[in-house]
Amino acid sequence: MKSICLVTALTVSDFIDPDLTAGANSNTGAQLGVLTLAALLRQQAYDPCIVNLDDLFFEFVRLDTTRPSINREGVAPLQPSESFYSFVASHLPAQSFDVVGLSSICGSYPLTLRLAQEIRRTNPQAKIILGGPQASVVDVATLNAFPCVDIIVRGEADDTFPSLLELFDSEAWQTMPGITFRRDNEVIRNPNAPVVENLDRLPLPAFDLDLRLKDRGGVHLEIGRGCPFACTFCSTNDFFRRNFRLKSPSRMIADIVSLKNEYGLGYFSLVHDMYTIDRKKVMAFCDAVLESGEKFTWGCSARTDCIDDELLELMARAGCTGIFFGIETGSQRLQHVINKKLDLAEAVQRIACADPGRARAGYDIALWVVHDLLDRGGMPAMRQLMTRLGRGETIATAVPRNGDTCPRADTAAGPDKEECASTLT
Ligand code: B12
Ligand code: SF4
Repeated sequence: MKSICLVTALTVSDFIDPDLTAGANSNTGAQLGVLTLAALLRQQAYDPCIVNLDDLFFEFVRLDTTRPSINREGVAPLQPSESFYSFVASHLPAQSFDVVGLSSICGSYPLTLRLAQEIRRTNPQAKIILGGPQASVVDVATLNAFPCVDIIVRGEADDTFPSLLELFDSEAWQTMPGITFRRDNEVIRNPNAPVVENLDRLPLPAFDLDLRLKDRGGVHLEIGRGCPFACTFCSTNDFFRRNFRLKSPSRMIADIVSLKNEYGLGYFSLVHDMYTIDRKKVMAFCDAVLESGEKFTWGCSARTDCIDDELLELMARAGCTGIFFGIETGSQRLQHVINKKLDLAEAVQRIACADPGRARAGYDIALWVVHDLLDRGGMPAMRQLMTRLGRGETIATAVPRNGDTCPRADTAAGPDKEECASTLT
């Protein structure tokens, strides 16, 4: 039986405020992708080891004396010369593995690649396999530039990755769909693998491998994949093939109840990029929650043009306390350029409907606006509205950089809905 180590992508990083970093520890957790793969591998009797870079990052900031707000009781200070990369490298498991799989996300891809190089140095026999959203879109370029990487599994890997491991002992793995690999000096890109049509067949992610889960209070839980919209900047529409899928309400509730009972969790961040596109299905879930009598709170992501008052109220009754709206830009012109095409006047109204100050529903709203677009062509009123909503807003850069003020939350009061609407560009 092959020994397997899975390394998560870093999703929290050192450009953010120390308090947020500490808070992020309670919000993040090992990635669902990696935990799902771990659960699938266990079904085939593998016993994968997980290296959680977010947890290591939290350990790392606790050692950094330039961050006064972090509790570092009983911890020796960090050597000024130590970087997070060298910290992680020194914390990689000492044992050798047959396969090391690294997940990836754009913001921390350089770190992932440096770690792959380090793993190749210390563990020359291991097959090094990358997966996740970033490696999937830069597969050929990565294999051309980084000889340390053997294979990239593109897109959804729930079926591909375990099958790949099974086939490794023969040449047959080279014909598998969904992989990009190197043969001699040539990079070969096999056709795409199919998506997982029935998500109910996937196991609950191996949450027991997330060592801080009990401290978090809440957790991300995947409820579906695939958004049919075609915003030009978005990687998930392509990654999940624009094929909208949802787990069944009974499966979603069963997962929630099992996590609630086993880990004492009360909040569930339901992961789907565009949950509310199928109104009937959202209503079916809400009805099932209300019928079950289970008490928990949850959040989700939605577009402002796929939500209405009636739905907001039902969702709130079923425990929804937060919605993440990706607005991206306050400029109506740029809404068209990026093919998001939100009507900003309507967006302002919808957001105001769910505003805790005036709403019946009383949501905690998170807005996502791409910083650069906001500054260049944006609408000050949108920013002011975000400010007025007071909690949970995020203004983020498209590509995070060290030293950037991302994310941040403002709390000053802003204008009201009519004022916002009147300044739309
Ligand atoms: C939850 C989430 C977060 C959480 C992460 C919490 C956590 N620890 O997991 C938080 C809020 C912290 C976060 C932060 C960011 N995020 Co985010 N996030 C997501 C979201 C909504 C869900 C991720 C998820 O769990 N998906 C479900 C799992 C099952 O899918 P998956 O992770 O893709 O895994 C599958 C495959 O990728 C593959 N796979 C994954 N890992 C591996 C490893 C191996 C070895 C193999 C073979 C396969 C494989 O198999 C899995 C099963 O099929 C995704 C969008 C989405 N729907 O996926 C965006 C997403 C991952 N985020 C994204 C971005 C851009 C960010 C930020 C950079 C935003 C910013 N500007 O600050 C930051 C990261 C900061 C940093 N340091 O870089 C982008 C990444 C794009 C890219 N090209 O990499 C995504 C895809 C959103 C988007 N629409 O573009 N995010
Ligand atoms: S609506 Fe959201 S998830 Fe869908 S393509 Fe646009 S940005 Fe991506």
